[in-house]
Amino acid sequence: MINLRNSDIKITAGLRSQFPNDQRPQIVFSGRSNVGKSSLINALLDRKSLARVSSAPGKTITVNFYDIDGKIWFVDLPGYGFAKRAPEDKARWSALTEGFITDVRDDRLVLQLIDMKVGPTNDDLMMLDWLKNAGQRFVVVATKSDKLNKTDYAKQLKSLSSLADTVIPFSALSKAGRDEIRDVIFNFAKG
Ligand SMILES: Nc1nc2c(ncn2[C@@H]2O[C@H](COP(=O)(O)OP(=O)(O)O)[C@@H](O)[C@H]2O)c(=O)[nH]1
Ligand SMILES: [Mg+2]
Repeated sequence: MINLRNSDIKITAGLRSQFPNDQRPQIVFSGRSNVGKSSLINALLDRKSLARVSSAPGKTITVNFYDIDGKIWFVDLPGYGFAKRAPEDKARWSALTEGFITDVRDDRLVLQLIDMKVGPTNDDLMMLDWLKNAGQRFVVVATKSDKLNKTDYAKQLKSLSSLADTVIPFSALSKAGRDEIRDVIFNFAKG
């Protein structure tokens, strides 16, 4: 059994050469800037601020590796979707990120985050296409579920369910969905 509370940030990598090259299973968190990635990681780990929650999104382009109980990695990919970004930033994002989506590993599970209120952006749909084409295992986490009323929640969940086999609504405020996501991770890590 993995103890999610026994976790720490280990590596903040701005270069691929800084990635750990061991064979530990990886849970990869992918999504646009501001989608709620850091908030999800903190909620899963029962931590207030291990991952930094930011109001000013997406300045640093790094991949953050969290060491979970010495057994698995949580991999926090840099967010995408900021139009104002310089071309060299986009190149850097691609260099750091694409391998996690397209270099398929059996011991890698991608959590693709989509803002449930905003709905899938073109960038989100592109990420899903990459994952599907590559044959990489993934689930969709629909974030900020607390922002929708009952009717819109049901509508959006139905519409998102056409995008992935597994779609889990999540709220960092109420923690709704947290146990389900933990179960997905535990089951995956068991093999
Ligand atoms: N209402 C609501 N706000 C959220 C939720 N998750 C994140 N946020 C807010 O969205 C913003 C971005 O969150 P953050 O976790 O830093 O997103 P990241 O850029 O993807 O890491 C912050 O202001 C958070 O407080 C959620 O489940 N519900
Ligand atoms: Mg973040």
